[in-house]
Amino acid sequence: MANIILLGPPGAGKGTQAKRLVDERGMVQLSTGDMLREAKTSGTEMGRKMAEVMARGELVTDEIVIGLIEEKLAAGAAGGFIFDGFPRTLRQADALGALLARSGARLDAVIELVVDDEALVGRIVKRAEEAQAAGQPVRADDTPEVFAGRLRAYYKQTAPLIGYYHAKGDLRQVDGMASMDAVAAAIAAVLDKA
Ligand code: B4P
Repeated sequence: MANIILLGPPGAGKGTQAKRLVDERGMVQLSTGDMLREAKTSGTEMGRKMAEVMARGELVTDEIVIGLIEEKLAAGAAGGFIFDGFPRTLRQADALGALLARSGARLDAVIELVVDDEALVGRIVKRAEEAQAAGQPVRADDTPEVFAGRLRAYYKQTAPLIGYYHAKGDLRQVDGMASMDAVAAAIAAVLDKA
């Protein structure tokens, strides 16, 4: 059992790899992006406000996101948790450390998926085109304009976590530019050593 964080810019492949770990290792994926997308369809005033924030490519408040994670952690996970897209700020990272310590759990690794900015925007545009061609809903934040804002938010608010976890000795870097299978193999190698 291992608890890991998947860290990286938007479109780095965190969600893609988390889903594989769920299938292959029985881990539990905690994707704050998925949780927020679900919450925003709730029809509540808070859901409407969150939808606006996400459509601008900005981060939802720490309080909301930490609350969502706290609820899910309480249920436990025999195979370990994959924190996908969380933490995204230093405050969220401190909160996660405190929540894990309180439940007697520990973080086994923080895996940073390293991808060039140009490749990221290409992936997002491709995802939007593929969804449209398949008649599926296109994410409101999957446009080059909003993506630029998401990337700015990443460098300003999330990238400092790389140094934070490096200083703790938890950071492992994986080449996220490789094929999905190659990225999965690199993550498996990290987990096997954790
Ligand atoms: P997320 O849902 O976390 O979205 P993401 O960062 O875009 O996705 P990810 O890295 O998982 O990329 P994916 O696998 O899908 O966040 C969305 C929004 O929610 C944020 O902007 C923010 O507003 C809010 N939010 C979420 N968490 C928050 C938090 N903690 N605090 C505050 N706000 C929060 O991959 C993208 C595409 O690339 C896919 O099409 C995939 O097929 C492709 N791809 C993946 N791996 C590839 C590879 N190796 N090669 C080629 N293509 C690949």
